[in-house]
Amino acid sequence: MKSGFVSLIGRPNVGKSTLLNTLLGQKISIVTNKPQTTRNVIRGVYNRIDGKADDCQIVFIDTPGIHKPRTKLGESMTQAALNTFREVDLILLLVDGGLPDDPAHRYVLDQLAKVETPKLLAINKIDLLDPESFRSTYEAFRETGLFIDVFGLSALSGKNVPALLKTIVDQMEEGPPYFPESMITDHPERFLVREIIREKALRFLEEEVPHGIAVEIESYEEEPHITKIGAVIYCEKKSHKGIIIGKRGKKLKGIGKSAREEIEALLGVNVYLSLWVKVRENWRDSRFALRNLGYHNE
Ligand SMILES: Nc1nc2c(ncn2[C@@H]2O[C@H](COP(=O)(O)OP(=O)(O)OP(=O)(O)O)[C@@H](O)[C@H]2O)c(=O)[nH]1
Ligand SMILES: [Mg+2]
Repeated sequence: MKSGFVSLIGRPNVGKSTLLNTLLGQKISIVTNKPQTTRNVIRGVYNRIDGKADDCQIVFIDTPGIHKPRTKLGESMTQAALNTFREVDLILLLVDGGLPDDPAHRYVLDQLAKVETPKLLAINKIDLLDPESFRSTYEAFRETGLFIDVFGLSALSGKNVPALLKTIVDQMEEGPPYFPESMITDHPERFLVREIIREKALRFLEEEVPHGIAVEIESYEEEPHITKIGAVIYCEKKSHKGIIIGKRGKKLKGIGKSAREEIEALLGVNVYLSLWVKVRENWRDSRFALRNLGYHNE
């Protein structure tokens, strides 16, 4: 069989996590319309193991969007993405339009040029690109000579994702499976629960509040018919706390309800979810807080 590791990298918001979920046919990485959603490296395991010649196991690594960091959290996120270059057999760069000499791409391309690992390019969100700008983006990236192949696709609809997957599998070498077949991600359920709550908070909030949010699971009790989960949503300012809670607690209730429904679907049990909001000033610049909240990313 074939096996290997593939890193999904790119600027924030280009659709890396969406693509991971589509490739796996299951949601393991949260997705929002806000940049810098993914904060940790998330491994997702794609298995095609049925005793045939084309058996394979590919470990896809979803990474935080590479950006110019303004906080220690941002530094750690960008570094975590770059660090994956060394541990993979193939790097898949995602872009959503633009040209290679665009400063938005330049930094990432410079980093890629420094490593010998084979690279593929996926131009994502083709559903939003007109054919002319797609063609010029496609040609310009192909001409950089950095990529074995260039694909246009839609991670959201799945269009052209099978063709990409086929090329990825073709690039892998013979090797053993690295993870048990039943394992879809290296993160425990609690991590997924925390991420689901964070996703709902991000989706319910606007403007500057989301970036300062972190979620911590404080209690997790599995009883015979119900799992009781207590979590804290941290924000950076007192005024943000009020926004998250909302008038008569309405916003927090909305976040809680939609998180609970998705957690119940994930765990397959009834869930009692209680959420609190606490202020922790400047946690994104505190090494101690980052470590405590699971964002050390070294
Ligand atoms: N129209 C369209 N939207 C897409 C597509 N793929 C992703 N999106 C949207 O783009 C936004 C960002 O998607 P994510 O998957 O969170 O992007 P990301 O690259 O993981 O972002 P970070 O984690 O912040 O780095 C979401 O609103 C997605 O629904 C696509 O093929 N077409
Ligand atoms: Mg992401």
